[in-house]
Amino acid sequence: MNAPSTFVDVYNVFQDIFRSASAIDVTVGLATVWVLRLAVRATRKKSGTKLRGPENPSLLFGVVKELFEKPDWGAALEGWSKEYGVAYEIPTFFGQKRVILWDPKAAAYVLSRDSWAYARLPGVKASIARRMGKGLLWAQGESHQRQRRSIAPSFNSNAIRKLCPTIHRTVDKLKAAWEASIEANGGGSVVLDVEKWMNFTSLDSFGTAGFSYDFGSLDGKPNAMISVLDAFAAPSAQSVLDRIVFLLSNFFPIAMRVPTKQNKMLDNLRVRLSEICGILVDNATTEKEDTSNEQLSTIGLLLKAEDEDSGRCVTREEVLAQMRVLFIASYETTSSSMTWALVELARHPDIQTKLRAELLTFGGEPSYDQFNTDLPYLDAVVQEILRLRPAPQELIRRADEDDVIPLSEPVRTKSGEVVDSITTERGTEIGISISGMNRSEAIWGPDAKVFRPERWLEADGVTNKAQEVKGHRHLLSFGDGPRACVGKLFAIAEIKTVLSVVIKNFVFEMRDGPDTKVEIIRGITLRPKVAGEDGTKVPLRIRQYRG
Ligand code: HEM
Ligand SMILES: *[C@@H]1O[C@H](CO)[C@@H](O)[C@H](O)[C@H]1NC(C)=O
Ligand SMILES: *[C@@H]1O[C@H](CO)[C@@H](O)[C@H](O)[C@H]1NC(C)=O
Ligand SMILES: CC(=O)N[C@H]1CO[C@H](CO)[C@@H](O)[C@@H]1O
Repeated sequence: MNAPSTFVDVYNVFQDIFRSASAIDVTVGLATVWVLRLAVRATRKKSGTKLRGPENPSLLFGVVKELFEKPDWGAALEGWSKEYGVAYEIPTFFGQKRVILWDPKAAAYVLSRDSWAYARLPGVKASIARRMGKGLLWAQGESHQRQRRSIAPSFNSNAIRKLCPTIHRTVDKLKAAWEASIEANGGGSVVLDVEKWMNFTSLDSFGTAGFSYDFGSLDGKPNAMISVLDAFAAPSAQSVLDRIVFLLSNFFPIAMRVPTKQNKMLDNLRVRLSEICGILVDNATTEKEDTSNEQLSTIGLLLKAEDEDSGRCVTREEVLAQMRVLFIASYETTSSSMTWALVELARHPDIQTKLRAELLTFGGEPSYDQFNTDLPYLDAVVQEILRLRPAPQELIRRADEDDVIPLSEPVRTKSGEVVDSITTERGTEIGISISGMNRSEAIWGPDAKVFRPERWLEADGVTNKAQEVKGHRHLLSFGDGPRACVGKLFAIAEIKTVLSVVIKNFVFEMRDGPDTKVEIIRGITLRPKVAGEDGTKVPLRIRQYRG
C-alpha cells in the first residue's frame, strides 16, 4: 500500500536534501537532479492528446510542492477539474506530467485494465518488493491473476460469513477492556486514545479470523507484530544516500537494490515479519491435517488452494510473501477507517444516537447476512465513512502501452479541440484521486463534503453521476477492477462488527467538545489527529451507555 504515499515521500526527500546546508549534500543533490533530467528526457512522451492543466510553477517540483503545502489536497485537484474538465495534466517532478482523471467512466476503464495495460510506477513496485516480497501487491499480469485466484476464496462472502463470529469474539474483548478502564477510572467515563485500540482490534481480529492466531494485543500482551507493522509505517530517519537511492528508484528501479541503511532496515523488518508469519504457517499446516476442523481459516484455505492447483505447487516463500502483504494491507487501512468512524460519530452526536437506536432495536448479535439486510443505517454510516475518509488517497498507474481512454463528458484540449476520449502513450502517468472524487461536488452534489449517511438511504441520495462510479457500490475507496481490494468484505464485516458492539454499549464524545478541530496526517493512509495533540492522537471521552 505504498503507492499513495509516493508523492509525499519524494517531496519529503527533496525538502530534506535542500534543507541540509552542507556543500557536499547540495553537490550530490544537484548531480542527482542532472541525472534524473537526462533520464526524464529519454522517456518523455512525444504524442498523445495534449491536455490543459495548471502552469508549471517550478521545474523541480512541478505543482507537487504547492499541493503538498495545502491541507486540502483533493480541493486543489477538484478546483482544476472545474477549470480544465474531467481529464487534465499536472506538472510533477523534473518537467514530468501526470494525467489526472476526474471522471468515473475513465477511472473505471483504466482500473478495469489494471495489471495488464496499466502498472504501478517502477519505483513503487521496487519498494513493495523490498518491503513485502513478490506477493499479490507486487505481481502483474498472469502471475497476478494466478496469485489472486488462490487468495480470493479466502475472502469471498462464504468465507467471511464463517469468520464473523470470530471477529465478534475479538470485539467482545475490546468491549471488556474499555469497561475495565471506565471502572478503574471511577465508573463515570474515561479518555482513551482510540487509534491505539483500533490498531489492536485490527491486528487481533485479522490474526484470529484469518490465521487462528491470537496476538493478544487487546489482552495487553506486548507483541512483536505490532512493533514490526508500526515500524514499516513510521517515517524513518534516512541518510542522504537513502534519499538519493529512493529518488533514483523512480527512474531506475534497480537502485532499490543498493544496500543503504534504510534498505537494510526494511530487509530486517521483512525478515522479522516472515519469522512471525512462519510460526502461523506451521501452526496452520497442523490445522489442515486435522480434517475434523471444517472452519478453515484464511491460511488453511490458502494452503488448500495450493494442493488443488494440480499444475503447480505454491512454495513456502510464496505463502509467506502473501501473508506479509495481507498483514500490511489490512492492518492500517482497517484501523484508520474505524478510527475515523468513531471520530465522525463523536463529532455528530445526532447520527451516533440514531445509529444506537437502530442497534438497540435490532437487539442481538447480527450475523453476516443480517449486517447486509437488517441494519440499513449502520450500512449507510459505513458507506459514508468509506466515501468521506477513504484510507488510500490516490491510485497512480503508468501505461504499459498506447491506449485510448473514453470519457463520460468531452474535454477541450490545449489546441482547443473538443474530444470525448483521450489518446495516451506508453509511459503516460495516470492519477486517480480517490479522496477527491469521493467528495467531488460534480459527482456527489452540493453537500458532497458533509458527513451525511442518509444519502445512502434516500431514493435520489446517490446522484446519477455517482452511479457511474464503479468500484464498491459507487465508491473507489477499495479501488476497482482486477486489482481492487481483495479484503473488502472482511474490512466491512470488521468495521460493522466494531461499530455495532461499541455504539450499542458506549457513548463517544470529543474530549474537548464537538467543535474540536481534527487534522489529517498523511502517511500510508490518511489518519485523523486532534489539533494540538502530540502523543495521544485521537483522545475520545468514552462512557457506558445506560439507556
Ligand atoms: C477499510 C479498509 C481497506 C481499504 C480502504 C482498502 C483499500 C484498498 C485499495 C484502494 C486497494 C487497491 C490498491 C491499488 O490498486 O494500488 C487495495 C488492495 C488490496 N487490499 Fe485492501 N483495503 C482495506 C482493507 C483490506 C484488508 C482487511 C485486507 C486483507 C485481507 C486487504 C488486502 C488487500 C490486498 C491484498 C490488496 C492488493 C490486491 C491486488 O493487488 O490484487 N485490504 N485495498
Ligand atoms: C497505529 O498504527 C499505525 C500504523 O502502523 C501507526 O503509525 C500508529 O502510530 C499506531 N497508533 C498508535 C496510537 O499506536
Ligand atoms: C497453534 O494452534 C493451536 C490450535 O490449533 C493453538 O491452540 C495454539 O495457541 C497455536 N499456537 C501458536 C504458537 O500459534
Ligand atoms: C480522508 C480524506 O482524504 N478526505 C479528503 C476527501 O477529499 C477532500 C477534498 O475533496 C479532502 O478535503 C479530504 O481531506
